[in-house]
Amino acid sequence: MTTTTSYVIALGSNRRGRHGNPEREIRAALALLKPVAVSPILATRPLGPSRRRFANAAAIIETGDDPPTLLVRLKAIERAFGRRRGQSWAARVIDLDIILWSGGAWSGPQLTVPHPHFRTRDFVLTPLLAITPGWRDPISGLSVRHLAARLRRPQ
Ligand code: A4P
Ligand code: MG
Repeated sequence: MTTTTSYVIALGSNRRGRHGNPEREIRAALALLKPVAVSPILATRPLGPSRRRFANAAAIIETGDDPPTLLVRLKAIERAFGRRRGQSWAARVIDLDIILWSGGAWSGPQLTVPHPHFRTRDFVLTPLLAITPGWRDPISGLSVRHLAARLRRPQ
């Protein structure tokens, strides 16, 4: 028997690909992921050295894949969309990150879930807030709603 679990996937793009502009690349990736919930696609300011604006979104998927198996599938989609390796933080056609898993935390050589940086990234938390505000981060115990409020609070 395979157990179906849920994942939150973050999608990002700031470069045109064969599907068109970043928003279209995100729509094309979503069509392959067959999500059960999808956030609006937002235009966001780049964090880091890339100067091009990003399109970002989040989706919930349900699958029998364990986290490493899902990562392999996401990387295959990234490759098929023409993302080149070894360009960390560079402009990219599509970036697919595993943010949260209903199974809790996962830690392996290639993969850390929850995504280590999601708690401090507005471009991840804002889409998450639209689809799953009550999901709790298993590490901090805080909900997405709480993490987003904490990030937006003036220092
Ligand atoms: N990896 C480990 N944990 C995970 C996980 N939970 N999900 C490993 C996915 N991958 C995970 O990722 C590098 C390696 O991390 C993977 O091979 C996997 O084994 P990558 O996607 O190949 O490289 P990357 O995305 O360039 O690096 P990184 O550090 O993940 O960058 P980020 O954090 O994705 O940031 N600004 C805006 N506005 N919007 C954005 O979407 N994105 C980035 C990239 C920078 N600035 C941005 C945005
Ligand atoms: Mg990534």
